[in-house]
This record gives sequence, structure tokens and C-alpha cells, in this order.
Amino acid sequence: MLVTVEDGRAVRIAGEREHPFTQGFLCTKVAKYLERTYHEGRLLYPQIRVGPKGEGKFRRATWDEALSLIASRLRSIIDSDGAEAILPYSYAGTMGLIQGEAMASRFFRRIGASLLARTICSAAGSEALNLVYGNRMGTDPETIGEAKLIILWGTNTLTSNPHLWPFIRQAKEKGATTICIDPLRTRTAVACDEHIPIRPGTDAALALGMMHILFRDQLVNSPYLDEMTVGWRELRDRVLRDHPPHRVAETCRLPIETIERLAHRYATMRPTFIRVNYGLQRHAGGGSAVRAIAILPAITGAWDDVGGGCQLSSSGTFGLNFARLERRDIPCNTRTINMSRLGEALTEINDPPVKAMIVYNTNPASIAPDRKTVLRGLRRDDLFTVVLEHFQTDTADHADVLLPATTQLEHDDLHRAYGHLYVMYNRRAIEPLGEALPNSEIFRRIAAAMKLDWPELKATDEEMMRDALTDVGEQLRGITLETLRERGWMRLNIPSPHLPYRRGAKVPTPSGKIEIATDRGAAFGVGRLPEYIPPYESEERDPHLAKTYPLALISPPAHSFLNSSFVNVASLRRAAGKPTLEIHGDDAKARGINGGERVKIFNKRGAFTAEAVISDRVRPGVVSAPSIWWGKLTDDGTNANETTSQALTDIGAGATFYDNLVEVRAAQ
Ligand SMILES: Nc1nc2c(c(=O)[nH]1)N[C@H]1C(S)=C(S)[C@@H](COP(=O)(O)OP(=O)(O)OC[C@H]3O[C@@H](n4cnc5c(=O)[nH]c(N)nc54)[C@H](O)[C@@H]3O)O[C@H]1N2
Ligand SMILES: Nc1nc2c(c(=O)[nH]1)N[C@H]1C(S)=C(S)[C@@H](COP(=O)(O)OP(=O)(O)OC[C@H]3O[C@@H](n4cnc5c(=O)[nH]c(N)nc54)[C@H](O)[C@@H]3O)O[C@H]1N2
Ligand SMILES: [Mo]
Repeated sequence: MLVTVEDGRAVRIAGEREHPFTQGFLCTKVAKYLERTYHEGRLLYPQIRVGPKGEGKFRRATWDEALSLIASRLRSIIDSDGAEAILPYSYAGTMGLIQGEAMASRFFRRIGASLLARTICSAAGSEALNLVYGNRMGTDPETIGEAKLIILWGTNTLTSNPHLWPFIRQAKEKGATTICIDPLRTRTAVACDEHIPIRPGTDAALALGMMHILFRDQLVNSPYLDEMTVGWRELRDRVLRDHPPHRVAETCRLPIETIERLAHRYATMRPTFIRVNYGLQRHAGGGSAVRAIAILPAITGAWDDVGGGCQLSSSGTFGLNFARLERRDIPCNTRTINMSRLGEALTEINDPPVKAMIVYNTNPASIAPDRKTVLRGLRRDDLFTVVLEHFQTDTADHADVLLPATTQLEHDDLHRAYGHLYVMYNRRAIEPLGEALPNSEIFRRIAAAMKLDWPELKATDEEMMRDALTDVGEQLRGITLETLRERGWMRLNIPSPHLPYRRGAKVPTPSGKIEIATDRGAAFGVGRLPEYIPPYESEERDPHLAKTYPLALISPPAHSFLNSSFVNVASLRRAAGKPTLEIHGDDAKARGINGGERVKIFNKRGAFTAEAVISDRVRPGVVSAPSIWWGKLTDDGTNANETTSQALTDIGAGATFYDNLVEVRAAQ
């Protein structure tokens, strides 16, 4: 990202043309980052709550007053309930290493706070990759122009990963076939040659059915399987027995021919690339789905080809020293709270109850599942909440102390990626607005106000950057803070193209092979072999529920929002319009719903309202509510997370946002 500054003010923002992956363009949202940075709603000084929680009334305070209030409240909670009653809550507002879990982690470890399991986004898929491959690596995205078949599986690439698209376009121009597997006919599906509208939560069945066909028709790559994998014969016997195409067709609600054709194309075209993404793992069996899909390229040996294989995340390629950055050596034998069950943590846990929560880089009052319970927790009078933010979000409305944080233009940071192979330096472009401070500095000051005297709590941002780059693997050789600062970004020191699982490569699992059948499954909460695990909220598992609430609600990222970030940016909110619910004509007619009408979407957890859009972009039985709206910026103060559940995925204990049955009716 290139920022032009005139007289201390950022006046222009653009993509870096030289960057091999992002190629000079910014996504729809970040292109508006200046509008966001200079937004009239920016928090410019510390504030202390004056009205009831949730109302959002604050008075201005000095940093000294705010910090000493925080220090004394945390001290008294530690004295009365123990430090475990303090909960950090953070996620992906910034993905910078320094403004993420660096000083924050050191601080919380030193006081002995509860640990947070950061599961809300990618845990199921990441852990599934760790199970099969021992790490999170995949196809070098810059090579996929070479692919002849590209499967976009559970990803709305043009919305959520637009920088991959130029490479897909390259492949298309050279004649590649593109297939999108998604219950919704997204803009990505429309741009592909074929769209397979799978029933939500059934992708593992489809992948296992494809394997059945590959083994049945002897389309597998036995030399690759023998050399690079363990357990493939066991898998073969299982899929031949349990996953015949007719059964899979019924599970996935797809024609048998679609499954046969998909499998045959997958086996006979080369190179084949699967972009599997996070949408499909937000279901009960989400981890198992990623596990099964990730095994497909091992069965055909697609990993051997430049442009072949599969990519969920590249984050494991980086090998940064997180242990040193976060000081994981500081002993901290405290309990772990799963962030995807925040509602439960704030309303049910009692050993000890959560008495203080420090929120940074996240907006849980909008983005966490089972919002009604989350809000009930946030409104507890005996909960002390500190929020570090750019804006007065739904969460900030519940803060006792609200602290102004710097944006990416106003602080320095280091970044890795999860979809490409470059380390990046985030150089500060402008001075912090108002009295805003970087998260790292805020935690340093809280530690100082609490009179904590550990040297690692005084480390500068630069020292922490050096920690992340110290004692690192070969892939970071030559990548120093100095070279990064000078160049802005550097490719990891890995071969180009990077072929992580080409024949002959050592796979970082205990066996050194791709683990197709493995006893390690048990440690991940699953069996030796990948299986299909039906959604919690499905006919298979709960027929009564499926009758009462017959529609599967998906609440995917809206094109103009980044989770709940940018919802308050006027130009982007205008582009998003208003909260909508896409519903198939048959489902609308059965309920007497007309397009443009206000509808109520509900289940036993809660309800929200939206404007009905009748559309064949959704299949019958599926509805879609582009998200994630700030409740306070909607007509009735609600959003789709009123209906989502705190149930967890099979692998990784991740959130199951799209495993969510609802009913819809015209709102009064
Ligand atoms: N514009 C925009 N871009 C974003 C984000 C954003 O909010 N806005 N968020 C960022 C973040 S944090 C993340 S994690 C990524 C997420 O981006 P993706 O990994 O692409 O995940 P989602 O957008 O959640 O879902 C992608 C698609 O999966 C489909 N899907 C849902 N359930 C199923 C299923 O059971 N099977 C299949 N095959 N498909 C299913 C949805 O309909 C959706 O079209 O995007 C990042 N990029
Ligand atoms: N229904 C539904 N819910 C979902 C999802 C979905 O698809 N559907 N997606 C889920 C996914 S994939 C994710 S990743 C989560 C994301 O949820 P979050 O991690 O909460 O992400 P955002 O909603 O973008 O909120 C980030 C907040 O951090 C703030 N922020 C940004 N930079 C900084 C900084 O440097 N310092 C401080 N202090 N604050 C900063 C922003 O202003 C913003 O309010 O949401 C999940 N929730
Ligand atoms: Mo995410």
C-alpha cells in the first residue's frame, strides 16, 4: 500500500505496482482507508463511561486518569477473584505482528490472565491442515496461471480474496476450466465456467465421493501415493464402501452426473488447483471437510505440478518466531477460554467468572455468534470492560474505559500473509490523530500503571520486531528489519515456484508423509480417516429442528465490508445499501413474501430483520444475509449474529456461523 502525504496529511492511497502478488490495486474496502482514517467518528482521546452500558455515553478523560482507573480496577479484581478473572479478547482488526499479540501477550501472561483460544475464523481448517500435512502451506499462488482446472471451493474469491483473481484470469486466458462450489451463486460463481450449488455443510461428502470415483475408475496416482502418503489403502476401502455417488448426490443435493463429471475432470486435467477457503469450514464438520478436500491433490499427485495442488493458507510458510515475540516462555498455566463462545464465557462461567475484559482489534458485539447472549454478558454491571478502538463500535458502547488506537497509517508494524509468500513492513505514514496510541504502547502504559517491572513489558516496537525475526528458519534468511524497511516487502527465501509437497519433499508430520489415515486424528477430535459429519442443524441430526426452522442461513462477508470494519464508512455503506436477505422465489412464495418487503429472520436464539431480495442466486432451502452489520447502524439494532450459534467445529473448536437454521416471515 502506497500512501502519499502532503503537509502531514495522507492525501492519496494506492496499491504498490511492483508487488508481485497484489499488483498495484487495493480491494474495495482498503481503497477507502483514507476516508476511514479521517472519519469524523475517529476516537481521538480516552473516555470513561457515564451512562448505562450499551447506551454509549462517555466523558473525556486524560490518559493518566484512564490508565490509573484501569490499573486500580484490574488490581482489585486480581485481589478479589484472581487474575484468571481477566480475559483478553482480540482478533483480526489489524493482522500486524506488533499491534496484534506482541506486547498484549506479554502483559496478559505476566499478570496470569485467562488465555484466549482465537478460533473464530480459521481454526477448523488450519488444524485440519496440521493434521494431514503438519503445517499450513499450499500452492504458490503466483503459479496458478499454469493450472488447467481451478476449483474455487467455499470461497467468494472476487469479494474476499480479489488479489488472487488476476492469476485465475491468467489461467482462464490460457484455456483453464473454472468451477465454483458454493451454495450461493456469488459473483465468483458467475465468473466461473461451472457452478456447483452444494447443500451447505456437506463438502466432505462431495470430496469423499470424488475419491470413490477416482479409486473406482483407477484414476489415482499410485506412485505419488506410495512415496508421499500413509494410509491411502485404508481410505480407498472406506470410500469405496461408504461413499458411492448416489449416496453423495443425496447428501449434497446434487445430480450424480455433476459429481461424476467433477471427479473425472479432476483426475484427467493437469495441473489442477483447488482454492479451498474458510466459508465451507464454518459448519459442524468444517474441519473434516477441509481435511477431505486437502487430501484430493495427494490422490492425483497434483502437488507435483507447477500450478497444481491446493491452498487454504500460506501462513505456515513464514516461520516467524512467535514464541519469542509473544514471550510464550513466561509460565502461564491458566485456563483457556474459546473466543467463539464469548456469550457463554460472560454469562455462565463461574470458576472464576470473567470480571474484566480487555478488547482490542475486534468488535465482538457485532461479530461473535449468539449475539443476544454476548450483549447480555457485555451489559453485566459487574464486568469491567476496556476497549481499544478506532471508532465507537457496538462493542465500544459497552466499554467502561474507551481508548483511542492508531490506524495502520499511524504506526509501524510487520506483516506476514495468509494467501501469499511475502513479509511486509508497515511504515507509519502520518502522525497519530489526536491522542491515539498504538496498541503496543497502550499495553506498555497499562503495565507501567500497574507497576509491573518486567523488562519485556518495556520493549520497544522495534525490539519486538527483531524478536520475531530472531532464531528463525532458512525461509527468513536475509530478511532483516533493515532490508525490510528499505524495500517494504520481501519474498520468503524459498524456491520460486514453491512446491511444498512435490515428490521427494519432506512433509512436516511425525511420519514425514502426508497422513491420509492416522491415529493422530484422535488428538484432533476425529477418527483415523476423514469422514462426513453432517451439520448440527440438519435433517440428519435434528429432524424436528429442521422442520421448525427449514432454511439454512449463510451470513457471508458483504462485498463492501471487511467483517464489521468499514460499516461506518459512508461510501461503503452506501454501496452495501441496507441489510438484505436473499431468498429463493419458491421459499418466498410459500411464505407470502414479496421482494422489497421487510422480513424477520429468526430461530430459537434470536431474530433480525432485513429487506427481502427474491433471487435465484440462492437455491431453495438456503437464504443469505450479507454481513457483518453494526447493530447500531441498522433500523432495529440487530444483525445476523442474533441467530448464529456458539456450537463448535469438529476439528479446531472453531465457530459454526453458517450451520444455522432459521425461519423467515414478513415483519409487521
Ligand atoms: N470483502 C471482504 N473480504 C474479506 C472479508 C470480508 O469480510 N469482506 N473477510 C476476510 C476474512 S476475515 C476471511 S476469514 C475471509 C473469508 O473468505 P472466504 O474464505 O471466502 O469465506 P466466506 O466469505 O466466509 O465464505 C465464502 C463462500 O463460502 C460459501 N459457503 C458457505 N457455506 C458453505 C459450504 O458449506 N460449502 C461450500 N462449498 N461453500 C460454502 C459462502 O456462500 C461464501 O460464498 O475473507 C477475507 N476477505
Ligand atoms: N455472521 C458472521 N459472523 C462472522 C463472520 C461471518 O462470515 N458471518 N466472519 C467471522 C470471521 S471470519 C472473522 S475473522 C471475525 C472478524 O471479527 P473481528 O476480528 O472483530 O473483525 P472486525 O469486525 O473487522 O473488527 C475489528 C475491529 O478492530 C478495530 N481495529 C482495527 N485495527 C486496529 C488497531 O490497530 N488497534 C485497535 N485497537 N483496533 C483496531 C476496527 O476498528 C474494528 O472495529 O468475524 C466473524 N464473524
Ligand atoms: Mo476471518
